[in-house]
Amino acid sequence: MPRRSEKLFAEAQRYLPGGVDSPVRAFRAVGGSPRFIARGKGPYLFDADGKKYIDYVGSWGPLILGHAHPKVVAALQKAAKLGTSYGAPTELETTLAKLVVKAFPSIEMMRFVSSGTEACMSAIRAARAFTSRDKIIKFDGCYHGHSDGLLVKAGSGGATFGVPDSAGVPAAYAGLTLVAKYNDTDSVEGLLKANKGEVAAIIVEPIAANMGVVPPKPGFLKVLRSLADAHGALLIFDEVISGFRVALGGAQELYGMKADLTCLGKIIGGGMPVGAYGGRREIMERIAPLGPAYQAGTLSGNPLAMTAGIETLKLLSKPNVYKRLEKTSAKLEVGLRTAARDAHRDVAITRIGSLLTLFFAASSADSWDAVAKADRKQFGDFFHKMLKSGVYLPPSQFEAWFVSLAHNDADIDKTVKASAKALAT
Ligand code: KE4
Repeated sequence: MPRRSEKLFAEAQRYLPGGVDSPVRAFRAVGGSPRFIARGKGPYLFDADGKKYIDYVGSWGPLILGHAHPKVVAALQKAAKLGTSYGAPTELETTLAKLVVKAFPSIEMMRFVSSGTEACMSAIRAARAFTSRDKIIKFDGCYHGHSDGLLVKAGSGGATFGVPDSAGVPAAYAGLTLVAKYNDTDSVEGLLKANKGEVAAIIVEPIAANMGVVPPKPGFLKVLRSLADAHGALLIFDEVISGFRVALGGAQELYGMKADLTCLGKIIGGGMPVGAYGGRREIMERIAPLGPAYQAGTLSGNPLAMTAGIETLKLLSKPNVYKRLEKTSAKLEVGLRTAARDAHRDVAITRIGSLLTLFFAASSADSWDAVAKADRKQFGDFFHKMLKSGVYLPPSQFEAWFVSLAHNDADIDKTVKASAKALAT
């Protein structure tokens, strides 16, 4: 463990719970202490001791262009000189909204917020306001941010620390959240029938990425669409990770579907704090000041975040961007599969576009129950061996690896070589 990070970690723990501002960063799932990062450039992170890493966290998704992209940095520098936040409307918000709406035909009207948590929380409120129903259905292993009603059988940190049901959430709130099994439409139909006329919405990660990457089985999403329609519930796609990640138009473009409401975040802020929710106009017209459902935010749509988002989405709208990302990500997947086979290791690898997870000792990876059996200790051991070789993976078995447009063939070769070494011992 390098010295400076260790010193910084000890000091941080005096002020911040676990020394971090978000639990998964604390390395609790993999052991050891987190590296304190001094800067990022392209696909690389540099820690407080000057060690360089090939980064597959990318700030948990936003940095699809890589760290400190020159065009994004230049645009931010220019914007900052004009002021950082006005608390009043600006043209920038409409500019970014147009880019989002162009990519997501199901979004007729939307609102910017400052995190994916706010986006999902607000989308649920919009759904409840529109349907006048209270219950929601979510899926085990899926994570939609930390608002009270959604911290039930949550993925990401909830799965990592085995606290899918957080303390501090009143049973009255949690009781309104029904939990179905991901990739199991019978479990959804059962809940809808047992709660006839009471379910406002089904919220789902169309590509689950908070239990590690668990792709939707063929037909799963289409059946959710028809079940929601049959029961008068709204279908909410939480595309905070998949939006602008697996395609410009996210999972809805990839699978040719339309959600009633969509939650976005991460990439649309280009590394600055942004979330958004939006969908059918008649639903969004329930949101204040137009309608009776209140939702607000001091820094919502602030000019710096909008600027970073605009620059990022403009760069992602260029031709062949996703083709290039697919090529790099496929090269990584093939390399990992070969390394695991040569090392006779029992792994399951899932990948959709530039989202990938390597599960240890998991026969299949098509549900929470299946991936929950993954061997966390083996992952922790692999994680630290990769870290030692200069490869920075998400510090949890239940997270996605993120490949960026900045990763080149040499980075992938180095990563595969490090994985072969790590898997062999
Ligand atoms: P934020 O509030 O963290 O911006 O977004 C919440 C959220 C909503 N929906 C999905 C599908 C998400 O993946 C997230 C946040 N993702 C986690 C990583 N799996 C953020 C990392 C963290 O918690 O530090």
